[in-house]
Amino acid sequence: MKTKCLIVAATKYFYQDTKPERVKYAMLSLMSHIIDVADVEVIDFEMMFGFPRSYEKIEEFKSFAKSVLKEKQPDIVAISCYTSFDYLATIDVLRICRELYPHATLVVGGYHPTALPDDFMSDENLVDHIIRGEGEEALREIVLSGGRNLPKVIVGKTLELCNEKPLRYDLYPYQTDELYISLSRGCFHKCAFCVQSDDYKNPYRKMEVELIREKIDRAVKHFPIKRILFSDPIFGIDQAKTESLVSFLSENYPMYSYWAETRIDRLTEEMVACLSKLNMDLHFGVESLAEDTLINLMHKTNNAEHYKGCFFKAVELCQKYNMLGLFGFIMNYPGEQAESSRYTFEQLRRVTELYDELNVTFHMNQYTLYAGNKLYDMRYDLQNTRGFYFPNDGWWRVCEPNARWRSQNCLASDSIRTAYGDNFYYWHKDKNDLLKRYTGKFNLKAYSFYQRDEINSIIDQYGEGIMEESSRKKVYEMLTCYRQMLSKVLIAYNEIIEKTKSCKFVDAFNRLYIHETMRGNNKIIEVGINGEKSEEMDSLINEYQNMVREEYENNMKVLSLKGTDSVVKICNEYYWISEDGEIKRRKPTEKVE
Ligand code: B12
Repeated sequence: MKTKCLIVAATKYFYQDTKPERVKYAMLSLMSHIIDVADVEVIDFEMMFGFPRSYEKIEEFKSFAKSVLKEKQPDIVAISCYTSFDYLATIDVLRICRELYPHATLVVGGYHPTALPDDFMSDENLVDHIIRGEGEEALREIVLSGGRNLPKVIVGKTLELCNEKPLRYDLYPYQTDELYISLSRGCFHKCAFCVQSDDYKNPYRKMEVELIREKIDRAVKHFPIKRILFSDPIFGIDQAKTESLVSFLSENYPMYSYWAETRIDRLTEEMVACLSKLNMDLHFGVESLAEDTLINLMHKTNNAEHYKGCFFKAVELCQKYNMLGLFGFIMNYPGEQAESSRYTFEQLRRVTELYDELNVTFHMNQYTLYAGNKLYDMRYDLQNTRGFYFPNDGWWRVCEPNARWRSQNCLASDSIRTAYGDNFYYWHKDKNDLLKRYTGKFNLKAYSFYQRDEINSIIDQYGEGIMEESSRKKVYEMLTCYRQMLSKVLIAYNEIIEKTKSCKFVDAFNRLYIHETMRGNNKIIEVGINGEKSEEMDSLINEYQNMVREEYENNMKVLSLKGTDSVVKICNEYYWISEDGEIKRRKPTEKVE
């Protein structure tokens, strides 16, 4: 009889951010690697129960997990504690498993145990084996040997990608239309904040294009895919292989959208030209543009001037090839000085001034403290030398409602504290200012992409189930055009009224404008639901565009007057707004002067 193995993902307590990932690559890969030697069942509690966000829900989760697991009789339970957010639930699930199956072998793997195996070494003896790093070979060995003569902590052998077993999408219990695919493993860079700088070996390996094609073809057969996300950290650095992959994708799957991540200092014009043949958004982990942060704190490069040049070049190439470029930055980075933070923002503002239209965007993310990297080992040094402050080390062990806040509650340095006070979100003001500058310059493609969630949710709210798929596409296009025009007009309004009116006035005007122009959204959706012809929808949009522009011309005359209350016309309605932000409806007969 085959060994029975459960592969389990616990869940994350008090986790606010995202929906669970439907197909977890680690679970899929582990399952595929032992399926010939074990009876495998995948249990993903995130998918079955979601994220418990109160103490009552956590108790409910534990009972639920127990009731599900009670039905099983496994020989081995392999639990994935993928991130530190999974730690507490993983411990609870391990406890349940120990109680239900006293004779089974319990194994844990993933990023958290890789970083901190000691977190699973308590006197309770909850696990038999802790796998650090990649798990396929190690788990297979445990299955084959029943775990006999293997140490408690096992450093997983890295997998040569020609030996990756075909992924068994057909046996995976969940489906997805947005699939992460990994085409390489490891990395040769050692950025201080990344797991690659940890002490276990993780050499760079890449998969042959032939195998990649097969991997994608097989996935497509089982999943209703719309979007493929390549989870490699340095996608596309081999030009010949990238070209071969891109021609395969554009020939076979031109209707999908794609996402990939790479480094600005590895980007070439040929690569962007090639990738631009796909409907792709390309992400760059830039992190900072300031010398001290890049070199001394992040170990991202040793030539900051060159790196900065690569950044401007990457923006230029995205602009030239109309490639959506997403540039990521880490804010409040341990040890960062106030002048470095300012410098990065200055450079980003320069970008917004260089172009009239933009298809790049900047993503600022608050630093979150995880173990298992060089930076984590540097934390006490940074505390002593730069005043880095982090009170919640070990936040993952505390069952406290605000997990996100606890993991981010730190302050980069004394320099930041002196400049901005004790607020770790000190960079929000600069970010918002920047956001205004670049969203106002988005071209239609970029606008459509960045607003896609919002536009889709508007359509779903009113039209889901009653609108034909063909109308939906047209409605999406119409809404995008209409909303982009409105946002450009609003920015133009703001530029004038910020100079002439009070803050309260600006706020009231913006709220009124957004509220009134909403009616246009509804109207567009209505014609979509009624299945109107494409030309009729176009004429509706033209009508709205003309109205908004005409009103804008007239309103601007009133709004450019300093300090006075104003009567404005928005979407055929007249309003009186006072300097104090009070708004009243005016009778239609009262015309704007
Ligand atoms: C791609 C990626 C994602 C993708 C995941 C797609 C996917 N592949 O499933 C997305 C964008 C969805 C994602 C989301 C998140 N991620 Co992420 N992600 C990565 C990234 C860049 C690469 C991961 C990867 O593909 N590795 C290579 C493949 C081959 O292996 P793997 O998936 O890790 O699985 C192997 C091992 O982990 C191990 N293993 C895993 N489980 C188990 C279980 C057992 C029993 C065994 C034996 C072994 C084992 O074996 C697997 C196969 O070899 C890493 C950083 C990096 N450079 O590695 C961050 C990283 C893993 N992510 C991280 C985080 C924090 C998150 C989020 C919480 C982010 C957030 N929203 O706050 C979410 C949580 C997602 C989740 N599923 O729980 C952190 C984790 C650090 C930590 N200590 O918690 C990392 C390390 C980045 C960082 N900040 O340092 N992520």
